[in-house]
Amino acid sequence: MSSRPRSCRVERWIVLAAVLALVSGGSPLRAGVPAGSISGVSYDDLNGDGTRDPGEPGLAGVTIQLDEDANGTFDDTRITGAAGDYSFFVFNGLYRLRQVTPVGRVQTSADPADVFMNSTNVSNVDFGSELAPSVVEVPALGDAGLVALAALLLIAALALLRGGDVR
Ligand SMILES: [Ca+2]
Ligand SMILES: [Ca+2]
Repeated sequence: MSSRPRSCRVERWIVLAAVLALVSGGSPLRAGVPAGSISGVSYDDLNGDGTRDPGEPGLAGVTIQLDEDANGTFDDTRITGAAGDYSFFVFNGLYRLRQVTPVGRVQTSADPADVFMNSTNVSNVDFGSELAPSVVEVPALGDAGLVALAALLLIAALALLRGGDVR
């Protein structure tokens, strides 16, 4: 008979804990403050070498996707700011980040390694891209053709300078 009050008390604590978990956001694992930030930039890789060099500007308006658990399903996105910057505030765990390469560009940097958040901010998860080679080529006049055209114009110009009479 003396054990019944104690077990009632334990059950009450379990119920209270469950209610607190629900009130604080549904999942006890997701309650509280995020553990840290994952941040980086999307940049214009002008020389296409896959790393950000001085003078290579950030790209604004690029979508960065976050795959929590790195399980192939994206769970959150950010749009890069004026300096090409983005950041996610996340709980401890494994994350994969990918950029949606803007139309007309190709990604030059390797996809970044998965990030394991362990209460320490992670920065420099960067994405480079460059303008895609244009599919529209200038009609092939050829170097020889251009040289010939330039020579004809030069002869005509010289003739005009001499006497205004092209013969
Ligand atoms: Ca570069
Ligand atoms: Ca996921």
